[in-house]
Amino acid sequence: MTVFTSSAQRSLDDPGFRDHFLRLIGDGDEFGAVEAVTALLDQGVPAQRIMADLITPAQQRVGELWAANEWSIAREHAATAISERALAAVAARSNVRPHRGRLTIACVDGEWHALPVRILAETLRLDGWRVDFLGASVPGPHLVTHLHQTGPDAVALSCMIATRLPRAHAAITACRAAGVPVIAGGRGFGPGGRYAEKMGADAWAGSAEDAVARLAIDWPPVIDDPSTSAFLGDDEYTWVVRHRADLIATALERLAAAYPKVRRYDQRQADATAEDTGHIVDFLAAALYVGEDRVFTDFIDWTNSVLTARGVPPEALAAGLGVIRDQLHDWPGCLRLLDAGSIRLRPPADAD
Ligand code: B12
Repeated sequence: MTVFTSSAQRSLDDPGFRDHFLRLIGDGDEFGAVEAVTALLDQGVPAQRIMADLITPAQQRVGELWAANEWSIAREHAATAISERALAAVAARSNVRPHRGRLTIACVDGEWHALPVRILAETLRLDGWRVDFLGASVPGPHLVTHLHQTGPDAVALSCMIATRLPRAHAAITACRAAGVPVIAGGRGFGPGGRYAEKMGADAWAGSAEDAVARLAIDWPPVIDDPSTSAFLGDDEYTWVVRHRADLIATALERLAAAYPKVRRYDQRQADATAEDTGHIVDFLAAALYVGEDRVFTDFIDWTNSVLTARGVPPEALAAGLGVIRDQLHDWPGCLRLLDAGSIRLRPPADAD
């Protein structure tokens, strides 16, 4: 394996440089990480490449290591903070004068993944846009006020977790009603952005570079009547959202009977179970809202892999789905989704 003693002597094309950077952020070596990106800039590596080909894959790997239970939450948080610092060092060196239009970039309400949109913001700045970067979790009404104050050419809205899609839809509808087109992005909009159009977005892009290309061609789009994309929720969605707290509390009360091992859980395991039960209800609501079963079944697949990595068997998650299902007999859409989720948890031979 290549050992990098000094970042200054290496380039992004060297095999193993990404591992080197990952080690730096994973070891909490803030100075080493900043030195690594600064050295690349000194060698003439474009800032866009450093963000897209070094910081982005490193962060994606951080997510995989956390999901596989190899890195703790604390180590992920520390690594992300250092990536943010490295990104800031890259941004501090860019000095492109705005010569295109003006953009507002924000995460939807309740969305805390600010780093991906920060990369987006810096990449678009380098392409000559004037960017107002609003960061994490921007409530819809405040976003709209900002639009009225600044009059941007577009809003770039990020949603990394599908549970935020109903809020994304409300924000997109409000922006378009204010006459500002919306480009959407982030994995919450589904594989290939498949839920973005349904949420009313004018465009979707999978990465910062894609957004640069999309905004350079045929922009702005013609905004059709925003009233055609009103609230998508139905009675079932509204009921689940209104009864969220009761659903979770009752599910947790009944879980011990359905899965007796929880009786021996310590406080940390009990807290994690309560949090996961909340996620199940939230993804159920999001799937109902978007009208796509996959929002829920993808989440079940993902949760199952995360729990398995922590020694929690599929039966525990199946029991969790069951105690929620028992409370939803009157709601056929919920039953369909929960059954589709349960099927994903059966061993391959049993599944349809
Ligand atoms: C760091 C991190 C966090 C940090 C974020 C801090 C910060 N300052 O950003 C914190 C701790 C807050 C966090 C919280 C959570 N996280 Co998190 N997080 C991550 C992690 C490890 C890295 C995120 C990142 O920086 N990625 C790097 C970026 C650059 O990658 P990218 O997605 O390719 O970004 C590009 C595109 O998405 C696109 N893009 C993004 N937004 C937009 C917007 C527009 C308009 C456009 C055009 C493009 C665009 O452009 C970006 C740049 O090219 C990811 C792993 C991952 N794969 O991303 C998990 C991850 C996203 N998190 C995850 C989860 C589950 C959570 C939590 C629910 C955990 C929990 N139990 O609480 C919460 C949810 C919080 C919330 N409501 O928002 C899961 C999501 C799984 C799923 N089912 O979808 C992931 C994938 C981890 C995993 N491997 O499972 N997280």
